Amino acid sequence: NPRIAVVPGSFDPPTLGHLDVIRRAAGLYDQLHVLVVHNPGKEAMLPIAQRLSLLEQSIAESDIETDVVVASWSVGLLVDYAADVGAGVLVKGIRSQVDVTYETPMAIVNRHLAHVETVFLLPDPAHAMVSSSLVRQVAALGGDVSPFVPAAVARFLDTGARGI
Ligand code: COD
Repeated sequence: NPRIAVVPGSFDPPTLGHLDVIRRAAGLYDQLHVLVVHNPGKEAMLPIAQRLSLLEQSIAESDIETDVVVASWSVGLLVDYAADVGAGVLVKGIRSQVDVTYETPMAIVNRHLAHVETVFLLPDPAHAMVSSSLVRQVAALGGDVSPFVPAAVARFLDTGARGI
């Protein structure tokens, strides 16, 4: 049986931290589903379709060779998507104790709901401080986001988002 994992997130926008987690997960599984999940608790910068397109470009331009499906999910439980695609694992990145505190109850609920395990990966320290919210702030204030995001995202934020 192929080992299939889901890597969920808001990806608003995708960052080098996200790509680092996706690359590490790609080394562990046969197929990944990078899933853009609508998070009602967060006000979005980019529409879902734009996040999908930026993720697809960023992965295509990376050195990742594993089969990666990019999809979105806005209705129902994350574990329902996992069951639909035959994934037994959710992969999350852990930046700090804050992430552990936020993720632990979700991981336990998801295990109860659907026997889906959550695997936590530690990022390269070089990317551990990067977050989408930080990138959104830098972009909104006209700063250079290129040290924090894949090239495709930097191109988009430099031109598309500012209407040049
Ligand atoms: N280094 C390492 N990991 C990182 C970094 C970084 N620099 N930046 C982000 N990550 C990780 C995050 O820890 C997370 O695992 C993932 O990348 C995505 O991050 P974000 O910020 O894009 O996404 P979040 O934190 O808004 O997560 C949204 C989810 C939808 C994934 C989350 O809320 C979730 O799992 N919801 C579950 C919905 C559900 O089914 N609920 C019912 C049962 S609990």
